[in-house]
Amino acid sequence: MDKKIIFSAIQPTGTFTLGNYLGALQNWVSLQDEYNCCYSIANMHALTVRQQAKDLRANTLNAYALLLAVGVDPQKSIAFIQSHVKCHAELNWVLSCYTQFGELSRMTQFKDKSARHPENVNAGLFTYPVLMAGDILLYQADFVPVGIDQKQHLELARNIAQRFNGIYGDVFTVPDGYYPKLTAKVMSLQDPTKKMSKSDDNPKSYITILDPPETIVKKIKSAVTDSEALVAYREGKDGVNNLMSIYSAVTGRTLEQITEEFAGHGYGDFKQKVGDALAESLRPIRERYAQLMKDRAYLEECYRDGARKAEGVSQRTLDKVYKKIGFLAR
Ligand code: ATP
Ligand code: LTN
Repeated sequence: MDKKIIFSAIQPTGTFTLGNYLGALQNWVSLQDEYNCCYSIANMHALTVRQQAKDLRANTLNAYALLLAVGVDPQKSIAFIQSHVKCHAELNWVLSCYTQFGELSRMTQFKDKSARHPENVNAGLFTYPVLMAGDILLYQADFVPVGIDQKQHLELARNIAQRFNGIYGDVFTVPDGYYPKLTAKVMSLQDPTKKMSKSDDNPKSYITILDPPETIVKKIKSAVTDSEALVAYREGKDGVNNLMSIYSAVTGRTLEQITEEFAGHGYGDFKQKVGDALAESLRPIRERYAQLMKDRAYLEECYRDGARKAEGVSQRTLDKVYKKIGFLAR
């Protein structure tokens, strides 16, 4: 039987955080054997927030190297840069004519980001979810591994696909989200009611996957918890719940085992263990990233090859779409 298809992407807006890793990237890696996977660096999406050209260029290459460093294998999966494959821009236009203004106005990420950047509420920020729907639908993806913050965008992609299929027949596979159980939303270390985000102004609120061990331990130690001094996963203990989820994700221990492990211990001890375990689990990524960044020729070869493969798959879908909607063939 043919393997099912996975598609996902991440924006090159800075070094990936622990939230990106536990919410998305870790699944990307583990799904590679069982599925045909396509992973993209969404540099076109990144343009919705003002970027310095030289930073975007550097961040895109760094993000691509990070993708391989976390364990995406360019031999097994298609790993490419979004702007290298023109079908993304082309399908975006078509799908934007099948998406309603009202639907896009309801997207919470648009509301948040336009509130955070009132000086640059551009049309791309508004139509961002259409570009994302096109990314997914071009590859006929069955599953999309992302964090829970992307759920609303994914629902929209499903609606667009169903609407289009309703008019033209079965053109697109209708995709499903694929979320981790415990870490679909890693919370900010400084305000555990907010998601951890790489664009947060306070660097103490997030851990990047390249932070050195001392920094990781320091940031975990200064994480906001509560005054109860009890390691237990419960409502109202957002800070502790967050650290327990992180610890569970990196050690494979269950919440019950963790509660037992720290029975009678204070938060100091707990945080030290979480920090140490986390720093150790990210070590191979740091080392591999350093290696990859020394070999630019290899990275270039990988992303060119990825673009060629991605183009092959996505062009087939785009051709089908153009035919269905009535664009005269050249
Ligand atoms: P930005 O802060 O620039 O908006 P981001 O950190 O939210 O970026 P994205 O590139 O938008 O990162 O997201 C990449 C992937 O990481 C998505 O699948 C998203 O759902 C996931 N993700 C982002 N933040 C978290 C988080 N705190 N917890 C779990 N998953 C997350
Ligand atoms: N909007 C996504 C990044 C993204 C994406 C995609 C994720 C762009 N295109 C397609 C899944 C599928 C985000 O994570 N912020």
